[in-house]
Parts: sequence; structure tokens; C-alpha cells
Amino acid sequence: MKRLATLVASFSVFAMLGCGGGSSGATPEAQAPGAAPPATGETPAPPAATEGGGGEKAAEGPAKAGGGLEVTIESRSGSQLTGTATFAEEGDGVKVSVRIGNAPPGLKGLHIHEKGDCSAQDASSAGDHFNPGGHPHARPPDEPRHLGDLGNIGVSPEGVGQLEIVVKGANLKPGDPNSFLDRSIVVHGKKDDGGQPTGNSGPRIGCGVIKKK
Ligand SMILES: [Cu+2]
Repeated sequence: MKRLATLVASFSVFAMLGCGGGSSGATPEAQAPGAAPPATGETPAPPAATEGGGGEKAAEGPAKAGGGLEVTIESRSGSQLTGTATFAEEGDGVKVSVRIGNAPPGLKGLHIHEKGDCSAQDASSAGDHFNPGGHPHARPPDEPRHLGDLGNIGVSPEGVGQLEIVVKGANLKPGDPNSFLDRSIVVHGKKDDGGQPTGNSGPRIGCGVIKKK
């Protein structure tokens, strides 16, 4: 848990630094000033594994304060899953940050489904994958793919999983054909193997409606 919290904190710190960089439509890859990795750092990646981050408080703050939508993922199909997903427009896409617990270990398919309805016990009410472009199913970064194809979330032996992905071309505008708003995020019980039509990822064990509170 500690390590995950640190990771979340690091992401959050990075996001905050990025926001402070100015109001231009800068790329999300912009380097965080003053955050150069330690001497041994060979990877140019953002400080995702930086130690001694902002602590646990920082992990909770920005998710709600950044203007994004926070969605609770509820258990379905008899699972014990818990989870949260946040959605925030970033550049020409939407950044999706997901964290789940009490989940079965391993890779689990994760998708945006077309209907904002998780009411069914098996989440069948969420409908099919969100696919406004009429593309075949695939896993990121493969293209083309359903706009709602988020790939797999890796769940640890302790049942904890975390994923962050920016979906280019999506937005959170009400009524927009490419909007994630009023759709749902679904966690599956099996790995998305990339197969047609929806990746053979099994039952829907978690579901959350993406809506403004
Ligand atoms: Cu799905």
C-alpha cells in the first residue's frame, strides 16, 4: 500500500507541476522543472518512482481538486471489488486514472462502455464497448481501436490495481459523440486478450457511471 500511495503521490506531484507550467496548450509530456531524477537515473521518464514524494495527503487532494470527475466503481457479478476512477480532459484527450481493490490478481480487461447504466447485477446494462468510430477492438497502444478500449489493469496478489492512461480523441463535453460523460467504466474478471469483438475478458466485476455529481 505504501508503495502505491507513493506512486499516486508522484503522479499527483507531476500533474501539479505540469499545471503550473503555463496556460499554453503544452504537451502533457512536458518535463517537470526541478524534478530531474537522481544521478543514476537513466530513464528520462517523469519522476514516477521518485522517493519521498508529497506523502499520502497529496494522493487524495488533486484527484478532486483538478476539475476532473471522480467515479466510484462498484462491485458487480458477485465480486467484492472496490474502486475509483478519475477523468480529466488533458490536451486532446482524457486522462483516466483508475485504482481498484479487492480484485482477483492478474490482468483484467478495462473498458469504457457506451451506456451510463450500471444498474444490472452483472453490469450488462452498460451495453457494449464505447466505439463511436466503428473500429475493431484492440488494446492500447494499438490503433485503430474502440475509443473505450483501455487495455488491461494489472492486479497485485493483494488485490490492488492501478492504471493511468490518456485516451486521445475523447473528451468530457456533454452530448459530444466522443465524450466519456454519461458512459460507464467497466472492470472485467479476465484478461482482455485483444480478440474480437470485445477481448474475451469475461464477466463484468466492477462498474461505475461516468457522470457529474
Ligand atoms: Cu468491457
